[in-house]
Amino acid sequence: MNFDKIDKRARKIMRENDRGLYTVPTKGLYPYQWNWDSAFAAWGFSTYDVRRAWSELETLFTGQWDNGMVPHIVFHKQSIGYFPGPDVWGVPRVPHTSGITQPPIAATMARAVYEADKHYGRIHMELMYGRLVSWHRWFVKYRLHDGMVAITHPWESGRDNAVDWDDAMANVDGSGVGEYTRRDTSHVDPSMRPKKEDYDRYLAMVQFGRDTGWNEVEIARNGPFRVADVGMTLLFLRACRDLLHIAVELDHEVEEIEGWIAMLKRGVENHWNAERGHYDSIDLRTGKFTNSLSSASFLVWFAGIRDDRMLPHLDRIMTEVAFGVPSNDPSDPHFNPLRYWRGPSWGMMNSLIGIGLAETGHIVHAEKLRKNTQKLIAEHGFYEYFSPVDGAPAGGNHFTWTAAIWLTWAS
Ligand code: 9WN
Repeated sequence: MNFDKIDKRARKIMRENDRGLYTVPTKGLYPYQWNWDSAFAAWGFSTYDVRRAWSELETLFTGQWDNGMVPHIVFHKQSIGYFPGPDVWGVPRVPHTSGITQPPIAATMARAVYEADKHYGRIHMELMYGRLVSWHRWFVKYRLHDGMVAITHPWESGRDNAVDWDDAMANVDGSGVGEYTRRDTSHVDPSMRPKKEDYDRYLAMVQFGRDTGWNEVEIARNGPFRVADVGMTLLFLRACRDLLHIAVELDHEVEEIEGWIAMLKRGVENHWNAERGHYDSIDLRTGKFTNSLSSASFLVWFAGIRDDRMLPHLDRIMTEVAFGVPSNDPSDPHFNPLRYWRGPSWGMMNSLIGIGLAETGHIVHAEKLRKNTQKLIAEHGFYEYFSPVDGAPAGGNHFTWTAAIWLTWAS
């Protein structure tokens, strides 16, 4: 394996997706700034250009709403390549944005960028701190249910068509959304993307939110979809812990953040599905567990929870498939190794899971995961995701976050 050569290719991809002050996830398929993709990009840039890393995060926060929410897409520049665009979301502000959020990993990545060069980063961290606090406050105010983070749309989870959402999605009526043209399926193989019936429902949820004027209270009360997402809860807990570190470093008050951490730790306990013996999401409209063992449940160590009850599941899954922690349990009847979040292995998820494993002393698992993700990228390139069974690359190519995790973690 020629690491120098692959490093150079990774930087080239970051450069090609760079729009000056923000990156796109990959040109063509995703032509705008996505929230958690940008946080990964900042982490990637921090290995060779901290200045550019800060501008990535700062540009993302130009999309922050007055209520603190940081949207899942910021539409800096109109493009016809992606649907739904700004007109569909109908958010009356500039820069145009979507109306929903995404996993709040910005505090975690801001901490990493800051620690890469504290001298340079101090003033940027100071500026970013208040914005991060208001985003976290927004989550606590509008999205915490018994300490668990609720999502109002599968896109918020970042794991669009995961089996976790199947039951809750079945209760969403997508029949009245009208005609529309998808763009994603003209860039990549449709069999690797969510289906038309998923998209109808995704749009029905967007239309519901838009018709309320993106009113969180109304969406919480009557929105068609509300699920406590185990991935969101664990990532938010981790982000709050990182925010606490930053607060201490910058001499800010810590009580409020400590309170959030305590609530989220209790929330993680509520995610425990005792019948199936693993962490799980809960459909808040029905109160039922989703009964799905996806990669998100393995973020428990990344959240700083020392709970080894997930280890036997990890051992089994890592022997059933060769590459990574797949987005769905390979023993699940719905497992599909190439359809998006219903089976494929995602490098960025592997990186977060791997870091959590290493931090909690599970070095052998952590290294195995890192090495097999490394192999996927070195042999096939910087794809969006891969088959966990044979490593076949899939989805979009030249992906920013795959390049970023190569530079920071996999290599
Ligand atoms: C919808 C950009 C994004 C990622 C998500 C991934 C996918 C969008 C889509 O692409 O979602 O937000 O159109 O499929 O699921 O995690 O942030 O890479």
